[in-house]
Amino acid sequence: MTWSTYLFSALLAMMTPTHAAPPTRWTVIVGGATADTSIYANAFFPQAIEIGVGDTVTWTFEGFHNVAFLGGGAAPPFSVSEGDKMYWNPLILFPAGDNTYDGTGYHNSGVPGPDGRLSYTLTFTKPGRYSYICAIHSGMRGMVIVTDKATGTPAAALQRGRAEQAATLAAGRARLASLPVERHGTTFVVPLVGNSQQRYSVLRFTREPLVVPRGSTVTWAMRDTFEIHTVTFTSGEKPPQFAVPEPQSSGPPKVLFNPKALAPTTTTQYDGTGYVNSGMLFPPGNPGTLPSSFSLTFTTPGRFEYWCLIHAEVGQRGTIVVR
Ligand SMILES: [Cu+2]
Repeated sequence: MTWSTYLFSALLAMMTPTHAAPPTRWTVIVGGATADTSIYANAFFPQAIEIGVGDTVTWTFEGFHNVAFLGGGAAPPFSVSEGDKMYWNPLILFPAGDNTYDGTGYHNSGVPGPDGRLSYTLTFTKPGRYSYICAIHSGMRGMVIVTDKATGTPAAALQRGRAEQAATLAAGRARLASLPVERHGTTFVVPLVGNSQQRYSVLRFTREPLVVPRGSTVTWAMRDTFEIHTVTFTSGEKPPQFAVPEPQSSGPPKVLFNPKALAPTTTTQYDGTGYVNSGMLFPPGNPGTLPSSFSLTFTTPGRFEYWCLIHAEVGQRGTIVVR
């Protein structure tokens, strides 16, 4: 090393502020599911992560969610109306905001594409406690705690995240394994379950086909705070798509909520023919009068398949056998 290069590097070292350690990169897992897709984790793993100022967090998606920092604003509504049509709110579907966060401004990852993959990175520039949400699954939230210097390591945080995720999926699996159908006389109750503490949803109706005597009524009852489902009998037809992309001449597509999937039909009986749909069933105790259960009386012997139109792609379908 010559004197001049020595001098130059010494000067460079003096000019570099001592606190400017290279930023640490942290990872948070978004969601997750069992291999058979029956259990869906509605959580961020780890739920809370402590990082240093200037560090980055990368969210790695393992399910259909978004990461939204509200910057002090209100959560965007799930849907927007245009005339009598309802569209998925583009504020949820598509990325918004720059790649740094200081507690202000709406920052959104958008949702994964058809392959389910997405990663989203933000740099945190100011100490604070920043909570964030998935705007698709009500009650799904996480926290980034930014301090002057983080005490843990990214590897340990990720390991904690994996352990939390495994515990969530195990709890969901155990719930599905012992999921009872309740019987009250001629009424059978199929619970649609999740757990907001253990942060899972069960995306199945019953483990086995439900066998009921002719004339029985089956009630599907929402007991899940995260999800929205439908109960839809198509009598052999392909189940209609819940969300229909409408390509635009420029920019991203609009995503229409299919009126055929949204609108409840009026019949209370099913004989194996026609299209019978509950419409959307919402978590119990929701504001207003949104339905959280659906009942049908089965008048004809047979084996009848039904679907949740929202989760048909991950295999949420059931079978009723009427004898
Ligand atoms: Cu569903």
